[in-house]
This record gives sequence, C-alpha cells and structure tokens, in this order.
Amino acid sequence: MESKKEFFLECYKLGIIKFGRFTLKSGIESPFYVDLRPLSSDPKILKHLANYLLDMLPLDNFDLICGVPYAAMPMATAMSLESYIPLIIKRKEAKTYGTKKVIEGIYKKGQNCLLVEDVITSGASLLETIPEIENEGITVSDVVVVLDRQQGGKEILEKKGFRVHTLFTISEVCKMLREEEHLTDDEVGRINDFLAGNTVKFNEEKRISYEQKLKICDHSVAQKILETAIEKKSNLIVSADVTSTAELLALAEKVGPHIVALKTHIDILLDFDADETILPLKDLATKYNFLLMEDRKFADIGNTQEMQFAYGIFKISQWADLVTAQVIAGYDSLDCFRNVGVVAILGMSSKGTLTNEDYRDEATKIALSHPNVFGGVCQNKIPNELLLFTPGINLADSADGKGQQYNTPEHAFSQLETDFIIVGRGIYKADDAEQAALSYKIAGWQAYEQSL
Ligand code: 5BU
Repeated sequence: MESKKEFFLECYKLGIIKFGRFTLKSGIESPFYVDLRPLSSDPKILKHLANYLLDMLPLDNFDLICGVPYAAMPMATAMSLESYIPLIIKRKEAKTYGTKKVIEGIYKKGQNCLLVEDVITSGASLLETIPEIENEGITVSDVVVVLDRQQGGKEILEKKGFRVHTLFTISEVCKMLREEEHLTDDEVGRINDFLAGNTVKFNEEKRISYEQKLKICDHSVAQKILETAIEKKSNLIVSADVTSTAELLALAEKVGPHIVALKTHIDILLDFDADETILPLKDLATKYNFLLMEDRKFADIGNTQEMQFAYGIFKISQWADLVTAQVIAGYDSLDCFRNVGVVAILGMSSKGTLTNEDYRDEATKIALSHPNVFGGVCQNKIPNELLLFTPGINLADSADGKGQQYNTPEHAFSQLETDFIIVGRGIYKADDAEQAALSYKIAGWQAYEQSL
C-alpha cells in the first residue's frame, strides 16, 4: 500500500473536504466541510480504506462489524469483506416503526461488535447508536473512525470507556494539505482558531442522587423507599418467587438486612394464610426495615381491580406498601389504589414484549400524571419524577430459556439510570442466598455511586 499521506491525497481528490465558509446543522459557521461519502463510489479507494482501518485494530476482539448509518455502512461492508468479520446492519428508521428489528443480520447475544463511523465531531450520534446496539445484547468496546474533527467527541467516548481508533485527524489533514500547498498558512490558522473555540467539553449530565430524588418525588412511599435506600446503602429488591410460606419467611430473614423491599407474587404460594404468612412477613419487614412490594400487575377495569386489591383471600390492600399495575386500562383504573404506592409497568424485560416506544410514551404520561403512581418498571430511562425499578438483573446469566432477558446492575445504573434493581433467581436460587443478596447489594450500590 502507498503511504498514509499518499492515500489521503488520493481521497482528497474526490472532494471529501472543502474549505471556505459553511453553516453546520448546529448553526455554527465552520471554515471546512467534510463529507466522506464520495469514498464509497471509488472501489479501489474504498478497499484501501478498509485495509487502513483494519490495520489499526485488534481484530481478534471482534465477532461482528457494523457501520453507523448511512455513510459508514459501505465502509463497514468493505471491512467485512477484507477481514471476514461478519457484518450486521443497524437500522436508522427503527424508531418510527417501534416493533421492527433495530439490528438485521446474524448475531448472538454477548458477541462483541466493532462500530465503524465516517466522521466524529461531538460523538453525539455514536452515543445514540451504541445503546441501541447494546440493547440487543451485543457488546461494543471499540469504535473506528475515518476522520476525527477534533471537537471533543473522541474524548467523550473514551471517558465512557470505549476505545476510539481514528485514521486521520483534521489537524493531520491540514498539515498534509499545507505541505502540498493546497492550503495557505492563513487558512490553516483560521481552521485552528475554529477548532480551539468549538470543542465540545466533556460535560455529561449526571443522574440525580437519591437525596435529590427525595426533593422531587413527594409520594409518601417514594419518600420511604428512598430514605431506606440511603440509610441501608442499598437499592436492591429481592423477588421472592418461592411457593411456600416457610421458604418465603426463610428468604426474608436471610436477605432482609440487605434490601429496601421484598417483592412478592403472593398468588404463587401453595399455603397462603393471612395469619401464618402475612403477620410474620410484616414482622420481618419491620425488624429489618424493608417494604413489601406485591408484583400483582393489575390489568383490569377500575371496579375489578378495586376488588382484586382489597378482597379475595390475599387482601393485598391490607399489607402491601407498593403494588405494580399495568396502565393498559387507562388513567381512571388507577384511582382505586389509595393507600399504597403504585409502580406502573411501562416496559417489560421479556423477549418480544409489546411495550414498544409508543406504548411506553403513552404509559409514562399516565404514570406521571396519576397521583397514586410514584414509579415505573422499565428497561429504558424514564423521567426523573418517577422512580425506576428494573427487573431482569443477573450477574451470571443472560437469559433463562423462557424469554427473560438479563442485564447487570452496572448496565441498569449506567445506561438506564435506574433507581432500584430487582433480582429473583440470582438470589433465591443461589447456594447461599444471604451472601448472594450481599453481593448484589454491593454491586448495585457501587454501580449507583459510579453513575453519580
Ligand atoms: P428473575 O428470577 O430475576 O428473572 O425474576 C424477575 C422478577 O421480576 C419476576 O418476579 C418477574 O415476574 C418480574 N418481572 C420481570 O422479570 N420483568 C418484567 O418486565 C416485569 C417483572 Br414488569
């Protein structure tokens, strides 16, 4: 291959960089304009480009390759052909068709994907794309970029832990063009002045703390669970999906010191008895200072829910501090949950769930406006005014073979800014449930602190 400089000058001939005065999408006036799409129309250059990019990379690390749409897609394709690393395709338009797949192609969860981008400026489009890929269970650790406009994007991504490999920087390009007298000293000076004044600083918005949430979430149950979290340094909820009272109480005794709430599916108990089950459970809740969360997922009209909540053998209204409810029956259906806090189901963790973006948006509007609702269960970020509860957490597994999909506590806090993690089998199926609860508690708290 020719030298990198010779290669760049070949590329330059295709008109990929123009100098003058250009108004960018952001409204800022820039002394140069970059568009690398012409590179894909020259097969020889595209092939060379693919090899230059591949040469910079630890190729053994990657199971997949994906280009950020659209400009980088042919580049990623060329790299795939040259390296035999399989290509996957990221859809750009997936957002408008909620249920459509975001990623096309053949891939498995847990595979590591190299992301290819043509130009990096502030890093914003990569930061949007990466979570969409990671949501499919694919890991992204490295990004390869053809041209770095040196406006802070590379540093922002690196601070977030991604490795960013860039073939050219704009300063390097200007130097080569100056040497070949395509640019004057004056022009280079103007470009440098522009770059000095237009770097996006690393000023990421941080999640808000439990203390700050106490000030904006005024429901009494929100206050109680936040105070408990701060006091116990825990954001862990154990899902006690066991089928006998003895197992339930034994589990509560073991995990009680480490949790903010114990989540029940009270209707799976084979031997439920108000006196034998609920009274000792309430005593343990008082002894260890945790709340009782009944994961009933009410999903009916108000009148029926009212009866399901207060009557029958479980009489949930008499002992639960918080309950989960679907919002599918509309705003008024939630009026009956007067003496508890409601956590609305906004999005589910299972494969193929129908809770797409449109559903979540509408459900979130109801949750935000209803005074009985103080939180939501979701696998996506939700507004700060609601507390976020995230199930589907497991340090060891990525799925259960029955549709459940798992993430780590770290993912839930860094990507979703969750408030509480819900762990079931990761704890009650462990050989030592107490030790497992302690490990999840520590992992959850560390992940929370790191996200601050
Ligand atoms: P697991 O054993 O950690 O997979 O249990 C998860 C619990 O959370 C279980 O009780 C589910 O009913 C509950 N859950 C969930 O897994 N995913 C969801 O989207 C919702 C609830 Br909503």
